[in-house]
Amino acid sequence: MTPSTDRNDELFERARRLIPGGVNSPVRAFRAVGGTPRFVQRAQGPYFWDAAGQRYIDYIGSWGPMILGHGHPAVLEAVQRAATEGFSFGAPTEREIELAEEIVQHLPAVEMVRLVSSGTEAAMSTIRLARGATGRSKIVKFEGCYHGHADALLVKAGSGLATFGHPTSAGVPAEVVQHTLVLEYNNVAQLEEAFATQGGEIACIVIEAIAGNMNFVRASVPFMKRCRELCTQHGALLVFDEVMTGFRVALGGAASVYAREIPGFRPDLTVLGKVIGGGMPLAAFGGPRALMEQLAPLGPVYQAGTLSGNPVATACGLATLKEIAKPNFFHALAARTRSLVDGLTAAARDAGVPFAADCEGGMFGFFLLPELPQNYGQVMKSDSPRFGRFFHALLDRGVYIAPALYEAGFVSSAHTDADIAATVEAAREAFVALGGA
Ligand code: KE4
Repeated sequence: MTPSTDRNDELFERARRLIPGGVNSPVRAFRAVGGTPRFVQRAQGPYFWDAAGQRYIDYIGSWGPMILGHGHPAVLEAVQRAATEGFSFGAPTEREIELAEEIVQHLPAVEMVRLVSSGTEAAMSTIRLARGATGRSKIVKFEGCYHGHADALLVKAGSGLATFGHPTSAGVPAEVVQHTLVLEYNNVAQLEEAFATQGGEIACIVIEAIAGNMNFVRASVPFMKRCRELCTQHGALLVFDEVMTGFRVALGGAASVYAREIPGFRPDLTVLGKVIGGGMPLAAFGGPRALMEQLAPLGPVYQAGTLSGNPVATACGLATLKEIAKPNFFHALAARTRSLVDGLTAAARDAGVPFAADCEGGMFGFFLLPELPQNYGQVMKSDSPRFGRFFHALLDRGVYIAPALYEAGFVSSAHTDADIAATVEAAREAFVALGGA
């Protein structure tokens, strides 16, 4: 039986009168899957309840931050205590140092960090730092990767893929993106061509090492190896956008996953967000001292923020990182995520539905395709309406996944084996309803 969404419909109607599309971030509007967004009333552990009182098993978790689930007691207590001490000062606090220490402790490539309030701000500031530090203007990004909505990064591939990009948004002048070169993810030949012809002008490569904004596409080890080698060879910086993967796929982020395969591997600069704020507005970027000390007030690269290092947000982030740094946390989380992916794969196979999935740590992705895509073009071969039907079949059964086929999913330490089993059972029914290939 499809649960009533009347209350959600009412709220959506009210919201759309005052807020563009009724939402404060586009992906929440269900435009890719149709239907009425669920207005969250409250959340606890792996669940949230919508305005109609319907409970959902939550695999979005605020798009990654809620790695401990909603309302973890240690985090809640830390935030409540911090709030009584003051919301914001515009002056330094000890907890910013503690959070910086916690981040640096787990990321070998990061000697210093600057805290900001969103992933967009962190990525934008990192690009500015890379350009300031190298004195170069050109940046390389990859089609399908998302690094927030700063103008220079809102770029889709040019006509011939390896040409300078075109804005993906109105309001971004062509001049602003003229230095942004968009290449195909996992395409070594294109990368080598770009550096062979323009290597001396490239300030940085910015990459999602596991592209959660294409749902879940891994950079191949040979491709990542060449990114690192070509940056080193040409004096460009390798920027890892770990807003989604940082402290999510492993305690050391995606960088530690590649360091297992590529001895001594390290990015030059790292962008962080989501988990390090534990659900509060907090993000960061970091790297070697020599680079980071080029930032104001020490160096020539300006960067600032009224609420940067906010005392309540740092309390939330610090309590979160302390919990996930505990022994066995990621081992248990990865096993739970793997059990979900294996269960979904078996259910799809039994229903004769083409399905390919992957996961790392507490992050997973799947495609209604026979095999895992390696780049954006392959991801977009997915049948979007068919994904929409699958999404709603799960939603009607109380399982909440990303309302878009190009978004990843997230498991928290609050998800139990029973939650995973219930999800797989709902998916089994949804795959049958979907029908075979
Ligand atoms: P924010 O500005 O949304 O905090 O972070 C931007 C960002 C930067 N880099 C990566 C790899 C990201 O995934 C993001 C934001 N991710 C999206 C989900 N794909 C956030 C959800 C939304 O836009 O509402």
